[in-house]
Amino acid sequence: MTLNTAFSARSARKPLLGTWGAALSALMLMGAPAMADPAALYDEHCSSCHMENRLGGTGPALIPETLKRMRGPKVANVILHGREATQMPAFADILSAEQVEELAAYVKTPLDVVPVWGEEQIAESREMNPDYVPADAPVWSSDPMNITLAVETGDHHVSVLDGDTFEVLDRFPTPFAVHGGPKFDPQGRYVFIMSRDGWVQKYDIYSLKEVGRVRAGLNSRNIAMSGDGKWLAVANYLPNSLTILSTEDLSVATVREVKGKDGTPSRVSAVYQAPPRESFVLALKDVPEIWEVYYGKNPPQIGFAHDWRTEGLAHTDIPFPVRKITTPDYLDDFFFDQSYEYVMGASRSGEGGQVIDLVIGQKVADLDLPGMPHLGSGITWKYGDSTVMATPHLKEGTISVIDTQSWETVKRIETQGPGFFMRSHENTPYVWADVFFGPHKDKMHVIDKRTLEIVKTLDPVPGSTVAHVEFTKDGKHALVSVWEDDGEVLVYDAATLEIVKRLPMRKPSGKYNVWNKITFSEGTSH
Ligand code: DHE
Repeated sequence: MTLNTAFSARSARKPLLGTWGAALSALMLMGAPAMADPAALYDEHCSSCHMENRLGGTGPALIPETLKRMRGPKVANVILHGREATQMPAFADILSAEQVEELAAYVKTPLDVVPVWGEEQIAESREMNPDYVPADAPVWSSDPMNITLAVETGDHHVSVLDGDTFEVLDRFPTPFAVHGGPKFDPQGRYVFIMSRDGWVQKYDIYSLKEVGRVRAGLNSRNIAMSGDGKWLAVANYLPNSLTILSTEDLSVATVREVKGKDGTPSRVSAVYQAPPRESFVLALKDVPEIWEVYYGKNPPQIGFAHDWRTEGLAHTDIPFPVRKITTPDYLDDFFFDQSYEYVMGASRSGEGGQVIDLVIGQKVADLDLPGMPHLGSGITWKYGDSTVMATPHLKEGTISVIDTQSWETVKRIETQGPGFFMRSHENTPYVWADVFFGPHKDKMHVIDKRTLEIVKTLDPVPGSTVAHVEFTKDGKHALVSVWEDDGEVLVYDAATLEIVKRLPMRKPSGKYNVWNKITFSEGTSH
């Protein structure tokens, strides 16, 4: 039995009465003309893979939280024609066009009740790979610090690359729809990968084997690794919670229900680690607060609520106390300065930003950041006597460069369209920034860190989306994704800006170099 089918067999739960079902019953009572019952269609055609409760089994969860975030073909189209490279079949010969539309509308209807997904349910979902035997040493001879992972979203795989030869050492399946950066343990041996359906997968790079997986949430945002490598925090939208897992065996350390100071429940937009503070810092979607969850042995006495005596303890003796900091605005995306004292937050409205000092728990500056900055992919570098931080914007063709001492905008670099990701490296004078949206999505800007000017705009595959860059350990090569179904990763010489190798891949998205990630290279987002 595969890991996924094992999960689906065990996680069958009673169907929930959807709002569609209720509306349909009401219409029938009123004598309205008979129409297809989408709930019945769902039960007949979809539930065996996606489960009666629509929360996913061998197929992904079919709930609006997942579907509206999913890029690519529209839901009705997937029902009609199936999804390439997955087990999703085509229903064009089985269902009428009207039935397909109704089914598509049904799966986009919110669940009436969000099922309980606490410690017990998470623990139940945990599946360790029975074939996994840890190798004593790497089963390959590459430089372990230069291993680079490439996430291939086209068919939900990760390729493990040798960062010197670019040979593919392994290509393993991931849970459906991976999002955010995978997180390495501090030694760079294990990597943790999260999917939007809340699955967390642990993979052993030395053995080239999956260790296991667990469903930490029903709809999740991202994960963060504690500085000591012992804990993995999972930010969830559904339910409104933060799950903390033991990295050793994926067991649940604690699940924190997220409610603001006044009891308002909130989705967790993102979680980041703040190693010098021995804490996780949470961006919240629905309450104007930042949360800090302490994972050290001796929690600070000031600011942290010590209600952990009753709610925090699981099988671990770490209390995970929480500190709730009220902020003047809703801040749902973050960037930290290098000391991890200051959090730069983007306001939910996308109109600006604020700097919060985590030591005093207060706002210390405003940031001029219109056009929805994507702070999660911000980077820093030395600029003159200061350090600047740069971020792309999702709604404007600009990159903002901000001085992290004065918090003033040093420059707005005009680009050929809104971008998603930026990367650099200590050993290169350049920043690479994509243009993800609009007619110039095939462009990649190369910006000089010293002058803040665009020095070259690359256009390697005209018409194809070109996005996300990662450097090799020494910064000599830059890996660029051609973000298409029959895509590729282009290996550039980072000095000459010429392509030196092309690696065919299925819709590659992010790439992650072990060394750059575990050393917190200033050119990479954390
Ligand atoms: Fe992401 C990282 C939020 C849509 C691909 N994205 C992140 C992070 C956050 C975030 C907070 C940093 C977390 C981390 O790595 O630990 N992303 C959001 C959104 O709020 C947004 C705009 C809407 C949403 O759907 O959630 C969004 N993201 C997307 C996409 O549509 C992308 C392009 C395709 C996809 O996979 O869904 C996408 N996001 C990524 C990638 C990273 C990421 C590849 C990791 C970048 C890195 O280099 O670390």
